[in-house]
Amino acid sequence: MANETNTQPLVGIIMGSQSDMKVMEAAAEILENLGVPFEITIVSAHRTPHRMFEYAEQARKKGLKVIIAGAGGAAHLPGMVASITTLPVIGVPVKSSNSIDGWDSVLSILQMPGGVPVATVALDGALNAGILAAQIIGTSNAAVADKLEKYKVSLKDKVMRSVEELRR
Ligand code: RP5
Repeated sequence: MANETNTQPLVGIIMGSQSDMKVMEAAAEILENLGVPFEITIVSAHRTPHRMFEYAEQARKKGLKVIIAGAGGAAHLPGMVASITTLPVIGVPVKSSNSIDGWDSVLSILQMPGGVPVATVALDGALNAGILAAQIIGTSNAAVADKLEKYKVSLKDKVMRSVEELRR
């Protein structure tokens, strides 16, 4: 999936492996719906450490405002990127194997040391990562904030439709 707009990407979506894409595409989809320009690529903390360092070091210089980083297993990507950049990093634990139900991914991303925060969403929670990134962008971008308002109304409408259906 590519960024469909020609404008400067504001959010960088990265993930440790192509196999994470099935989860991470939810972040790309919601950013597209909310009108937030993004870029998306694979960066592995363990298999391409130099690429990870360069990506994190260049991110702010090239105009990104937020990074969403997804990884599974020994999921060091979000934390390592957060250790290099001053941009906010949103971590998405990906359930990449069934062996320990994704706890490996969750704890690897969640348990950061003091001074190096990663905003960790739920296991496979790429949708919320995308929304959170848009909310950060929306603090200084009225068009994105307006779309977020409409999104919230759509959430409420969906619940109210179910309430109506149950009444019938
Ligand atoms: C992690 O290992 C990736 O983020 C992925 O979730 C997991 C498995 O990667 P593959 O072996 O499928 O490439 O680094």
